[in-house]
Amino acid sequence: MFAMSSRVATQCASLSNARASRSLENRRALAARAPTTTTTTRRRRGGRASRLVVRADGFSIGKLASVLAKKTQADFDRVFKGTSKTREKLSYMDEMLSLWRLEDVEETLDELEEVLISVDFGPTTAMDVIEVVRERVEKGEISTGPQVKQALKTAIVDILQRPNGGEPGCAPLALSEEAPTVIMVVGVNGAGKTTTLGKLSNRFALESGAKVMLVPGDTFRAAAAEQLATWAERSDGVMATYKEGMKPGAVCYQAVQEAIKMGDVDIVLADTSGRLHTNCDLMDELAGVRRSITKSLASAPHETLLVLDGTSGLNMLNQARAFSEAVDVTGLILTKLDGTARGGAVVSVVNEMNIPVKFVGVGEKMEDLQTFEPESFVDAIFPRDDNESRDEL
Ligand SMILES: Nc1nc2c(ncn2[C@@H]2O[C@H](COP(=O)(O)OP(=O)(O)O)[C@@H](O)[C@H]2O)c(=O)[nH]1
Ligand SMILES: [Mg+2]
Repeated sequence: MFAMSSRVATQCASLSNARASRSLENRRALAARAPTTTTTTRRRRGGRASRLVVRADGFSIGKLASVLAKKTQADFDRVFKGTSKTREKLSYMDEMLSLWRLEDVEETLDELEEVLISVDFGPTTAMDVIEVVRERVEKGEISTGPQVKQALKTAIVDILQRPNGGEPGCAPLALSEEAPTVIMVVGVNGAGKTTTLGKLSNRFALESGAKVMLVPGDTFRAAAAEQLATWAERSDGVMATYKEGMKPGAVCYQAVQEAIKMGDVDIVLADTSGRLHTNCDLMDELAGVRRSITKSLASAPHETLLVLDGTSGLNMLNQARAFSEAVDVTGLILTKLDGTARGGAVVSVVNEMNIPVKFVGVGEKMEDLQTFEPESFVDAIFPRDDNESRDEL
């Protein structure tokens, strides 16, 4: 997320490349420019990862990387600020660990587990994390307070990286080799779906030159399509054609057909109505919308991203379970990490659902979206060590 670097640039480049490679002239032009070749890992449905070679061309990676590096620091600061509550509570840990004695292992580990629970890790995940640490203490691998703290952080990073095959860095998006890639965005009301759609559109279009279509699949709220149209305009995306009164499944079906017909749309971003995850009828309807997308294009949706409000605590887990059951969620987007986010709940969702976090929202503006990088996230939620020089914001 914060250490954006070449991986994100590569992701963006792969979009750019996917689009460019459809035209022969473009392919020739690319060959003439002798592009650099980089490799990235792409995940397939069913969890298997395949190696993909993508060429960094079509836009200036160097420039993008430096822009992202600058932005990354600002974004990190916002997440740092937004997770201050979590960090404050976790600072008890430092006190406990400063008194760490091997003779009191059991008691201290129990107390550490309580602290994790107090920052929304939930009992299962708190126990899982502490078990990893306990095992390392028992094996004699770690014996001091700072080592225990580092082991805790590592155990949490490992959980967050697990859905990405244990690889460090951000989990890549599954982009279709044949355009368009269809991304469906789901979640409860007010989580930030529509805003995130706008941010994604902006990111794809401005950073990688992709042509993005936005689909107003939220047919419940009268103003929803207008809100999306504003984002489409701001982010240089195109709005899918739709008629008042159409059902959401029909809107999405038609939009994918339209994108295929247009031939130059790289990414279709489908918005959906917010719904309570406990309402079975509405969840069935969402499953129906997903089926309509698949009917329109058999390989779609290539990603189904669940937007979770980062301030909502462990309720996230219930949402993740219900949405996953209904529409097979492939990635999470955490919003409002600039607010008073409850960091531990994220770890709990990833641990119990084995779904990667792909992006985080750090504000209401179009640029306020970043990829999720487990190590940086854990650094942000844990209190800094004395020798680390970061002023509290
Ligand atoms: N602070 C902050 N607010 C956000 C973020 N993402 C969305 N919002 C706000 O959350 C509210 C609901 O967003 P919206 O996209 O309409 O939610 P939807 O109902 O899920 O489509 C709006 O006021 C957004 O500006 C974020 O990352 N940070
Ligand atoms: Mg909305």
